[in-house]
Amino acid sequence: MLQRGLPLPKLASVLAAALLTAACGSTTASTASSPSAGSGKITVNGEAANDHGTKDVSGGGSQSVEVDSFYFNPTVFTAHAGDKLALTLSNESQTAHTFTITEQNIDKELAVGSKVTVTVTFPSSGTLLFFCRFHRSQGMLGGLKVELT
Ligand SMILES: [Cu+2]
Repeated sequence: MLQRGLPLPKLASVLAAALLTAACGSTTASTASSPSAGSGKITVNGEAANDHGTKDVSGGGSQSVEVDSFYFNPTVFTAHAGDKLALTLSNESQTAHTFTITEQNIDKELAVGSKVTVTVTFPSSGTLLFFCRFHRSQGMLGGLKVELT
């Protein structure tokens, strides 16, 4: 008697559509936290980071960094222990971010469209983490990695 109001095939297709919608909804939610550039994830000191490449900057100098939602590009810099590096950070997104290194008392806030230069120092060994205070849990972080001594 159930099928009197709504024929069974019709009911089945409505249910299928509802299930598909639910499935699509959850898929969209999980990809929304990933970067749109189609890059992968790496681990920096045990934390998941949206990976936009590694750049060797041995010898220091200066380097441009794209700050976007929700990643730093490049994401990891490699150099010698104690190398100094000037990073020119450009916020190319529609939201504010920070460039923060707790150990070096660096905490620069980047308003939409702003550009900030900050000098960082590579650690004596291992990897020093930098991150965005607002989006760290979304993988917006990277590292200064000592590969050579
Ligand atoms: Cu951010």
